[in-house]
Amino acid sequence: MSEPVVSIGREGEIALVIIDNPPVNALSQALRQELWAAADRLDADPEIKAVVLLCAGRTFIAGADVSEFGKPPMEPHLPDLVDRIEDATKPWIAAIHGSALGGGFEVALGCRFRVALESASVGLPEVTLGIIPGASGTVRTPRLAGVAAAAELITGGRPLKAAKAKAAGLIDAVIHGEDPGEDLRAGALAFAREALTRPLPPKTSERPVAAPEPGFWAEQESAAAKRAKGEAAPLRALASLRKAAEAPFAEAMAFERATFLDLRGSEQAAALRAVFFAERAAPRPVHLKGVEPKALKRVGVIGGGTMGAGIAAALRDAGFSVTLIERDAEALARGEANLRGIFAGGVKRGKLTEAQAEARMAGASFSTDYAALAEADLVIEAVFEEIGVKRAVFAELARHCRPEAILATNTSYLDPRAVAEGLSHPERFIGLHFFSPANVMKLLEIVPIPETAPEVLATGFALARALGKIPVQAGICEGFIGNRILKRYRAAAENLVRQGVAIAEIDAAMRDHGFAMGPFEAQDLGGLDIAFLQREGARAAGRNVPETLGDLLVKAGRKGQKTGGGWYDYAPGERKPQASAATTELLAPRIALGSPLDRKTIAERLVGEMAAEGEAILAEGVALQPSDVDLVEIHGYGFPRWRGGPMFATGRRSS
Ligand code: 3H9
Repeated sequence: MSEPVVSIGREGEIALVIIDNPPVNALSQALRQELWAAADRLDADPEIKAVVLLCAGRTFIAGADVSEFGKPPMEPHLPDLVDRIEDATKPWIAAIHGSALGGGFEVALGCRFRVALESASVGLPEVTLGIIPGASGTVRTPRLAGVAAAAELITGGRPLKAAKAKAAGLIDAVIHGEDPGEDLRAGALAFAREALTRPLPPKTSERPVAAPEPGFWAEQESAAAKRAKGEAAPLRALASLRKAAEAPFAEAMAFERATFLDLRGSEQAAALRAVFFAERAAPRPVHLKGVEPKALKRVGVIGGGTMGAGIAAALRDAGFSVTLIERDAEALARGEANLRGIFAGGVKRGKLTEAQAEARMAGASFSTDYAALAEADLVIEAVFEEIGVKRAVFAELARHCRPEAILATNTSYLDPRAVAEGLSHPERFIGLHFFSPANVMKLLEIVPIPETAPEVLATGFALARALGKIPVQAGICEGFIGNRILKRYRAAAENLVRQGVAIAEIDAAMRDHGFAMGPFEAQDLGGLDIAFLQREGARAAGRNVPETLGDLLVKAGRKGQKTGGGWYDYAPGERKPQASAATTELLAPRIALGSPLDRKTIAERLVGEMAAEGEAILAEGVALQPSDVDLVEIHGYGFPRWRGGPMFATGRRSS
């Protein structure tokens, strides 16, 4: 017999139902069954007048147990359990700390009251797993918060902090303090005692749904359809919510359940589940189990350009003290301004207060003297992609840093072994490939060289965890995992152009497939010259790099948006791509008169190429597992998450 996951305590006439089902109190079948038994037992106990539902560990119930989703549903079903709690003869009070998510929040919705610590959040993230709430989330939420707030919570999937949840009517009280075992427990008990002195409010299911403004549904549906780009769950969630607003409770529940079960077995849900588990496994790779990372506090960044400043911002956001080094006073001032600009942007978008932005800047220092790095635990080099420049930086670092300080290069294309050549203590060297903007993009490719010590590699992963990034280990090859696949993808897209497929049709096909942009408009945005220069460098070094169509454009001065044209033309000050007669003329000699391909075939072909390159990368050991390739594409290159990544989408991995 496994350990029980529910225990019952007492404080006078109030029962405490305590869930302890690590790591996140997910609603496994055992937990559902024990909660049901607790409801029966407490209903039968005449001395009990109210029930406080608390969770042990780091969080309230974080949802249904996602690992059960691939299997047939088992009784008791969650919607029935939520009804059972709502129908209890004594009022239940959910006492929330950490996160009440998905089924966890639905259990709380079945309770007569909800109280939460200030730091807690509540939400219905089911759409991020390709499903909709399946235990009354779409039906009970609008009864408490109205349809507009419910639509935002359910179709967006983003949780709300306690204060906002209270303002929306989703919880009844915010409890001050931090400790769930003390403050929350005491606050919830006091709330329960007080509640017992007043008449009880109606059950959530018995409340009406207020009718929205005319035109509300049409507006929501068209906005959701626009955002969805083929993703099914948000639109289905909205349909379920509409049903809740327009049909009786039981009918709406049946509709929600049928939708939930339908989506639960869908390909999109399987893809999103696979991504969910891959993301959670990535920061703690099995091969580094038991390897202690080094402590990190002070970090140096060399170079204050877009990349260096972005890395410095990410480090400051995570609370590291940062020293930014530039080669001269002028470049240093630019670097400082770049960093300040990033935080000012955060203030503008409402992500940071002025005071927080100031504090971020106050924790950064700026110098042209490498001696300022004498105490650094880690230094990340983010200077120009030129081997000589980088080596000179590491020679300085070797002179000024402690011998045990970790030294990292943020190269995208250079061989990290060549960057480290001549370095004393190469065991402390590692490649850390950030993606621009480095304070926003989630992906971090971690590239050890043969000499890199295991604890240095483990520190790379620990850094990613501290920065809230998804780390993926990559072996050494040109472009590592991501840029190598990108190169093949672009070459394949160019091949389609050579075969006579229209540039705009290829971009549209990839957008239809769920990418934010197609390969050509993305190149125009980023600039065609960087990849061109890199190819030219390889040619100058005697390597056989065939001419690309992009080369022809750059040679004709068409480097993308920044020169007013690349694959497309751009009106001055505009970003909207227009078909370009100049490009057509330039490329005409290389283009065959082919038959057009439909968009689905185009997208499948290009994704197939990505997956084939992924397979080659795996065979060479550059990527350690198929899910790593998928995480790189999703978090670094805009691959639609709900398709699971190129390896998942082409059946090369199932979970
Ligand atoms: C749902 O509820 C459907 C219902 O509407 C209808 C049903 C009928 N299940 O993220 P962490 C594991 S859908 C199983 O690193 P944190 C996770 O794999 C669900 N396992 O922790 C990891 O395992 P390991 C809606 C889960 O502190 C460990 O817990 N709910 C689940 O950074 C720690 O995870 C969600 O989508 C789960 N539901 O963050 C919530 N959740 O240690 C998803 C986590 O072996 N979860 N695990 O690698 C989260 O957002 C975060 O885990 C949370 C904690 C914020 C709770």
